[in-house]
Amino acid sequence: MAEKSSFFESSLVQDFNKDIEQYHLGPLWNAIPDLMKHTPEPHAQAYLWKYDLLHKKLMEATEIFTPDRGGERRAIYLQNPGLNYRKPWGWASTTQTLYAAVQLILPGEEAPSHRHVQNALRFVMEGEGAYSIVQGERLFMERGDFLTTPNGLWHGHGHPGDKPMIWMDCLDIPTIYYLGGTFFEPYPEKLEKPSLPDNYSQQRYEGGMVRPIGDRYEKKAPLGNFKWKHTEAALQGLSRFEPDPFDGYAVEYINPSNGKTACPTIAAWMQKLPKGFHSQAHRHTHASIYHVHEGAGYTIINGVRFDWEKGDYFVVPNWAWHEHVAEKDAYLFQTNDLPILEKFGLERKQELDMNNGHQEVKSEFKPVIV
Ligand code: GTQ
Repeated sequence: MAEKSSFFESSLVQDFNKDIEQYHLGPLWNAIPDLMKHTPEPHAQAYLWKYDLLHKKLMEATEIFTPDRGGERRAIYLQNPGLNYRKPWGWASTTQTLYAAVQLILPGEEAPSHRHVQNALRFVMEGEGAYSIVQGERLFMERGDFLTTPNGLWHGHGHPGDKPMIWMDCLDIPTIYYLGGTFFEPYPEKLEKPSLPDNYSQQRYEGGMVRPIGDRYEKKAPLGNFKWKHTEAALQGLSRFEPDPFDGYAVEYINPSNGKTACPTIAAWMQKLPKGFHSQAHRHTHASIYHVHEGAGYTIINGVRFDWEKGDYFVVPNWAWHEHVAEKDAYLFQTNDLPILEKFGLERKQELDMNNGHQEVKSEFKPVIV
């Protein structure tokens, strides 16, 4: 080893490395150990944002930014501290592949319709009465609803109700940015006009797991809004039996026309962890963003304890050991990049095979408190 490193440090090698730089060339021998780690060592870090901070900053943003003024959405994204805040790489990245944000819309506001190749999903945190209009259908939102807007669909938001509304956005923005494939188009008018009955797709799927016969042919988003009452009922039924040892009682939102994840590149799950549940530790290649829909508990990530409660967000980076403990009955909404990793044949997982499948807690994460 010593011989190897003195070779790399020799002036012969270092001078050459420097010399070729001016020609926009680079030496593989210098780069390969960092470029091709033996196992994943993401730059993204485990991190946690408290709801009070997010709420406060969204309220402050109402004073300085309106969709009318800026022509855009009032969304504040969760920037992973291990990734660059500024362009180019790592910008707007909550994990290395996914962007997550909180968005606030006030009564009377309209966020103009647009479409882009980035796949988007929403999870409703607070309020009611606002809608997303997706391809001419107004989808009225309530707390706990999950909405999906895959690649290329027109979408905008309006709020005829009377209370501020807050939801989570998750998009594959960093992935599309790296791939260089972005296209974006504003709608010719401000907000698309309804061309379908309100909550049309939700009504077509009133029964849950049966689909209108036309939907056996693949569509991007045959169901636009997955209502909380269906998700809750599914978890209620599931929770009469044995939980998954790693994720508790968990369901995935799917596209009823093809059985795949509702949003093509981003998996979205709702997990129910009953009070006292302590999951087994494992790690996997994909990275996850969690939002605490309800309850309180903590997650141990690579030996660090992250305490969470209703409204908080946290990130489990790629290949990080993690296990969850519920101190109150909890619902965790999770998004992850498993579909992206699977497309590249990269997904692997490992169970912790010591100490009864539990990590030792070495320290506690101190979140920013406001
Ligand atoms: O509401 O359509 O956070 O297009 C980022 C991009 C929200 C949206 C985001 C978007 C939207």
